[in-house]
Amino acid sequence: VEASIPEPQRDAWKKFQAKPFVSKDDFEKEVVRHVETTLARSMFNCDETAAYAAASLAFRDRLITEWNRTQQRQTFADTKRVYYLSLEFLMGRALDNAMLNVGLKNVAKEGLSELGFRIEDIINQEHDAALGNGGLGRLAACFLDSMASLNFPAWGYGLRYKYGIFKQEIVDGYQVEVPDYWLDFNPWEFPRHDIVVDVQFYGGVRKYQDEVGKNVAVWEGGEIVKATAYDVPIPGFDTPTTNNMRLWSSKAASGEFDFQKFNSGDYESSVADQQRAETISAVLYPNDNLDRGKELRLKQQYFWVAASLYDIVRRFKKSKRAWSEFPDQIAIQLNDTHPTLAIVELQRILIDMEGLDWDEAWTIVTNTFGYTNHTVLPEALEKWSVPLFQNLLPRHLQIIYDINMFFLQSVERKFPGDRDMLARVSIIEESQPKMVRMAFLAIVGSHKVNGVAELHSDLIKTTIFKDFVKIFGPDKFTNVTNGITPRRWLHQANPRLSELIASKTGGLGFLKDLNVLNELEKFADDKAFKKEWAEIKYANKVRLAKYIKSTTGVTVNPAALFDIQVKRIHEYKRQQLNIFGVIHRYLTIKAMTPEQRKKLAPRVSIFGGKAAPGYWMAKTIIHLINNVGAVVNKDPDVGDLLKVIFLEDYNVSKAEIITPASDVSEHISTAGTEASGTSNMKFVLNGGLIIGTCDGANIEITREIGENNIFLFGNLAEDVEDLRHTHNYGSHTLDPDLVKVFDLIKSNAFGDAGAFGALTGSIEDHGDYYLVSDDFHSYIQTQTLVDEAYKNQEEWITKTILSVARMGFFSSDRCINEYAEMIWNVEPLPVEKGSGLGKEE
Ligand code: GL2
Repeated sequence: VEASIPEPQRDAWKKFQAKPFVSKDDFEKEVVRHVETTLARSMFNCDETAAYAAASLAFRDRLITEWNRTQQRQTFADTKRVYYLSLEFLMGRALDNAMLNVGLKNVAKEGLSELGFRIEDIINQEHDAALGNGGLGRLAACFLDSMASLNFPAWGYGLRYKYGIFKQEIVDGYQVEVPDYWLDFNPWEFPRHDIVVDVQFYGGVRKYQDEVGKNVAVWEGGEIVKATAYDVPIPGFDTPTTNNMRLWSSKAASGEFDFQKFNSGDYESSVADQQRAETISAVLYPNDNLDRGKELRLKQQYFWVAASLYDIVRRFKKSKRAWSEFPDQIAIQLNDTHPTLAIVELQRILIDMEGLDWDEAWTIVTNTFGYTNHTVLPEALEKWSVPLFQNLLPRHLQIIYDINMFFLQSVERKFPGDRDMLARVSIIEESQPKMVRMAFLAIVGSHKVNGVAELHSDLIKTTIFKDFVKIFGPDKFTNVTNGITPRRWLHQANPRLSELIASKTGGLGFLKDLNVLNELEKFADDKAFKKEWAEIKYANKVRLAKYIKSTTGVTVNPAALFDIQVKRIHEYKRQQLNIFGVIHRYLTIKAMTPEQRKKLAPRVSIFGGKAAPGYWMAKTIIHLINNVGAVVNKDPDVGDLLKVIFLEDYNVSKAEIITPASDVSEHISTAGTEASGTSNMKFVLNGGLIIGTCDGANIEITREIGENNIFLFGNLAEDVEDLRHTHNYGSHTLDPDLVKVFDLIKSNAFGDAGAFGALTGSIEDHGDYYLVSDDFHSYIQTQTLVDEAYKNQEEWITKTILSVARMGFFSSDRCINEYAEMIWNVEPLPVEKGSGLGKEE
């Protein structure tokens, strides 16, 4: 439908176009207007929740104005766009970020203060948008920030889960999950009730030859679910560019409910249909690095992919270009294998709906997609059972079989007679039942495959995807080391540090080119600078200590060494190594004379992170940490020398308080298991040091900041396999210090030892797959080095300054530029500052 306003009337539109506020007075006017009209309240009835709502709506209005202009500009320019498909976007809070990115936080602060509110209290009203599990989802959020800040025409596509990652409560030392219903009031989304896509499931395929003898496949029957678009504006930093994140929400096709069933008296089942459709986008699967193969998850994936591709193809068709130009106009990045069905769906659209032949379509498809792998853990690699696929997506399964047939034929031509190779690389695993290997499908259907840190990208080429390197050649595989946005993770989380850096480097330019941080090297020995630097760290620790007091009741000394491990709880991330180390420290303190105790640096061991609800071992680790804390924290022999804290419900907004407060953070995964890690980058950028293994991005962090500025320990990735082999087939004697730790646990010192039997048993009796015992000695020794190093504060501070100065590489802006150049082949669309603010284009 033609919906644009005719030429003669456009002047009136232009005259009355919305003008985003820039002054304090205009901001206040907007807040008051929203309180009094949108919220129907008044100055006699305006609490912090209402003030938050009104301030957010004022900023939302502003963002959507820029959003509209950005979309127009990008449409007119008609250049290539990026679509980032991710099942997870772990955005955290939006208000603070929006205020900082548009450069109006001070305006808002003063405005709110004049209206009777403290900006911090208002910011704290916001519920995190927690549509992700951990690093993978947060990476997608950092990428959106960078793509907008660098002016790339780019959209994110995801699902609008009604429930994000669960809220974690700790009850009697155990994790309890509480649903995260976050949509009660969400001012940051725009429902697009006019953008609705029908998505088909189930049914069957009818094949026939048409008049000219062409094979035709028709997917018919089954059921239809409606996808409604919800748009979330993504403001770039210091640029008018405001990109879009489009999230899909599911609804039954029959509207409210099925009236026929209703009228025939079957009210309950008509509502049930509605409910079933809504279930698709109801809840985020809470597993990190684990695939469980549930049908509803496959439904989520297809629902999201089908709606997104329909939208992308519709937009392309408006341009009236030839199909062959599709990859010149569109790059689609697959964030892990979750959206791999997009490859099949685009092939289906092109051959079944648009009538292209297979080869022509397949060339378009493979030139369009790029695939990012985020893990080598076997339990995380997605596989779908063929019978399940057959039932839910019969036409897609046929296309997958055809993709596989053509692929295997090409392999056969290249490696004649190598049947083992064919079996190894087949997209269909010949198991019982047969399984579709999604990573293989993603590789075959993309033109580039990347890992997320150098070690990881090497590992995928030499292990899980080795055969594909032989088949496609090494150039198809590349590395883009992860990064983080310095806007949220420095400027927003650590405003004082950001301000200090700005004062020494000539303003906020470092937030756009993080390599500017290099200029800090010259202050590494500057007395006055170091003093300020240390004061900021101390203030951030005081802030965290207050938070710890208010949430756990435990008093911690901000002068103690803060040792932090916050991330999803997982055996491969080895929180168990950390807590066993804490118990070892406890034993050591207990055995010390008062004189010896005086020489020890006091330490606060801080843990945080969620366990997947079905991951028993991870929950056991949480239980142990809490029980150790309960004993240690009240032991008078120990006092301030050791405190053990478990912070409940770790999430993005809490990370913003926790990250700036570390002296040391722990990134201690078994070598070769953590693809990259990104919180390691955040901690160093905030002036903390790392104790870590030679894994993921730790290795590149070491290369950048220098090995004197990081505490590395443990076995190397190349030795892990041999060690596991010896555990299982050779002799496996545990580290003697670890045995003492286990003995203490077994003496019921931390409650009934039976509760921890599986955890100690996995190491003693079941092969110690994650090498806890092998790395224990090295870990303890390195922690002692940390103690020693911390005593020399002058040197310590210098190390942290040099580290920050050398972190420029880890900006997500650098990553996005690498993706743009190596994978997407897209250019930014530059925009003059201020050009979007009510001026003509
Ligand atoms: C992860 C990796 O485990 C993590 O090391 C990496 O930093 C992120 C982002 O690339 O991806 N892979 C994965 O499945 N999850 C991750 O966090 N959930």
